[in-house]
Amino acid sequence: MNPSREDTRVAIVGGGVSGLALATFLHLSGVACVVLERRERAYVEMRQRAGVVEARGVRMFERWGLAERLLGGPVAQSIDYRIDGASHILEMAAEDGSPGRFCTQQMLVNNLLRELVDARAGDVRFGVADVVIRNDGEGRAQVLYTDAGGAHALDCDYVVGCDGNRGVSRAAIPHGVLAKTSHEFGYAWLAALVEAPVAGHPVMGVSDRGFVAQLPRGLQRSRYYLQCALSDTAQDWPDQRLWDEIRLRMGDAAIANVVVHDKEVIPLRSVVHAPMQHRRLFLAGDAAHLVPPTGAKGMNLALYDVDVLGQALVAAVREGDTRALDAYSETVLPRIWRYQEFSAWMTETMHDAGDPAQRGAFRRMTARARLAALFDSPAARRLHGEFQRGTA
Ligand code: RFL
Repeated sequence: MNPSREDTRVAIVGGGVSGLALATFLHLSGVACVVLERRERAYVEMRQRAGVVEARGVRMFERWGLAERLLGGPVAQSIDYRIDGASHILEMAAEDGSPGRFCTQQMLVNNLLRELVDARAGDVRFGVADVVIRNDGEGRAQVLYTDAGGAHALDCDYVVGCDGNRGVSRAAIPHGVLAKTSHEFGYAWLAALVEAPVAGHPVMGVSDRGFVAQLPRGLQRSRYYLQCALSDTAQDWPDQRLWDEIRLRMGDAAIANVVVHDKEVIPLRSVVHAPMQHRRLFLAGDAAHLVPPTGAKGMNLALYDVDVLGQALVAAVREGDTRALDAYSETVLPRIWRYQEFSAWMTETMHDAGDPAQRGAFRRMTARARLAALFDSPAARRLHGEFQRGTA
């Protein structure tokens, strides 16, 4: 049977944070678009991930006039760098009054769905399968997909791949066009979502037993991250082992066992695929790059990509001016590499300074010297703060 045929300006594959943010901006700008998401809405609404929208992202939502509706969380004030159990509180708020916001990715995604789908009748199609991108001719592009109603073909001017690291968009770019640059850090994090809020400041900790962090994930919950071996699985970390290890690494015997909702092992790696475009197909967010979560930059880079790409698409569709679109990849890559550098710096500093078996006594002492500079040197602290806030 022939697929049903439809037409739009921009087809967005993937309805995660980047796809929904881009669709919201295009919708506000009067550019027709359709989002194709393989999961059902309830699943997308439940997915837990990042926790901080940096100052640059806050300003982007302010420009759209949606900051108060989309970003519910409190201002991101400070982080407790816990070194061998001793606290060093670093302020995150900028002197110019442009802080980030503690807003979980889940909260942002839910608010985007409410804004785009419920309030503005934006076109997000959940539960689609078999997405195929046709982007090889001189003419327009086409996205084929199936859903419960059968097979469909969506003709469009542009396709944006917002479908994450394991999506289909990147694979639709012919072999030899993209160059992959990547780095494996050699260790992983056990991520555990727990039924307890952060008491006081979010923590990034270093001890002889390795890295530990506790970051806010909403008003009632937080997520602990513990450095672990790449070969570990969640089954290697029963709850009692998890809590014993958290108390030791935090240097706080008073931390109580509470309900653990899920555990996941995340290998730490950095990846950039470039260029982030081919003909009428553009990649944004995790589809094009991954950063280790230490710098809290993954979601923020995804938002940066769609900020630049959204404006370029509007200029192309509304004014026929494709200059910004043609320059998309070279425009966003410098910030992507700055954030890769910051995330790698944070990752290596926080891990080398901990377990001496990791990279040896010399690296441990130089990493600790870097941390000491953060606490003691106003210049080092200022630069670090700029990266944390996304204003660097
Ligand atoms: P997403 O959010 O993964 O969305 C991709 C969407 O595409 C859909 N999809 C498809 N749809 C149609 N057809 C297909 N064939 C499809 N294949 C996939 C998926 O169902 C999904 O809905 O990617 P996006 O939009 O690029 O956003 C990137 C961010 O999600 C990611 O960078 C962050 O979550 C990374 N990250 C963090 N970032 C931060 O800025 N700060 C943090 O503190 C932070 N912590 C984290 C994180 C990522 C984590 N995970 C994923 C391991 C903590 C964790 C645990």
